[in-house]
Amino acid sequence: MIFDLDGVLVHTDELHYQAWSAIAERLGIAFTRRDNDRLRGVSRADSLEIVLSLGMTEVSAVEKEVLADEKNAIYRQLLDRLTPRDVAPDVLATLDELQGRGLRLAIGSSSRNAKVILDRIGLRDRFDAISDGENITRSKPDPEVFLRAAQFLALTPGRCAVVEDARAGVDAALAGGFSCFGIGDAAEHPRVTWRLEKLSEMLEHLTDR
Ligand code: G16
Ligand code: MG
Repeated sequence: MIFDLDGVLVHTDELHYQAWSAIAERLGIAFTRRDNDRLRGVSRADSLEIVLSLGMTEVSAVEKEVLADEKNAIYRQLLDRLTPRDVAPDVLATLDELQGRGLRLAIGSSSRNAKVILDRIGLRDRFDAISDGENITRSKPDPEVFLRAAQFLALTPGRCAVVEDARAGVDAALAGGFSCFGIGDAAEHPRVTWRLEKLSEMLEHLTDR
C-alpha cells in the first residue's frame, strides 16, 4: 500500500497555507485557503508558479529560487510544532491493521520534507520504503513518485494500491497502472477506484490475493 503523506496521513496543508500566505502577502498577492487547495500534491516550484499567477506577478528565475527557499524556511519552522499527536487514531489503527495482515507499506509523496515530517510524527519506521520529492524529477500528475515506490518495494503496480487526497495524485496513480483510494478532494475524482470518507474504510475493500 503506497500512501501519499500530506492530506492522507497528516494535515500539513494548514502549515503550507501559512507559509505561502507570508510569501504572497510580501508580494502583494491575495491568497486564500481555497487557493491553497490547488497546491495539494503539487511540487514546491510548481506551487510558486500558481501563487505568482494569482497576482499575475512576474519575477526572475533567481528570485523564484529565493522565494521558494524562503517559503520552505518558514514551513520548516512550522513543522517543528508537529508531534505524534497530530496523527489521527483512525490512521494509526489502519496502519496497524494493514501491517497485521502482512501488507508492505510505502510513502509516495511530492514533498522534499517527507522524511522530516515522518520523523516528527513518529511514523518513519512504519514504512518499508519512502519515495518522495528527493528521488523524483517529475511531480504528480506524473506517476514517477509511485513507480519508484513500487520499485523500492520490488512489486509491480498491479500488486500495489495508492492512497491519495489530491486529484493530481489520483491522475498520477492511474497513469502508473495503480488502483487508487481517494479521500477528501480525491474522492471527487471521476475515475478514482474507491472513495473513502475515512482511511479505515479501505480495509473493507481488501481481498486476499
Ligand atoms: C505535498 C503537498 C504540496 C507541497 C508538496 C511539496 O505533497 O501536498 O502542497 O507543495 O508536497 O512539498 P515540499 O515543499 O515540502 O517539498 P504530497 O504529495 O505529500 O501530498
Ligand atoms: Mg497529498
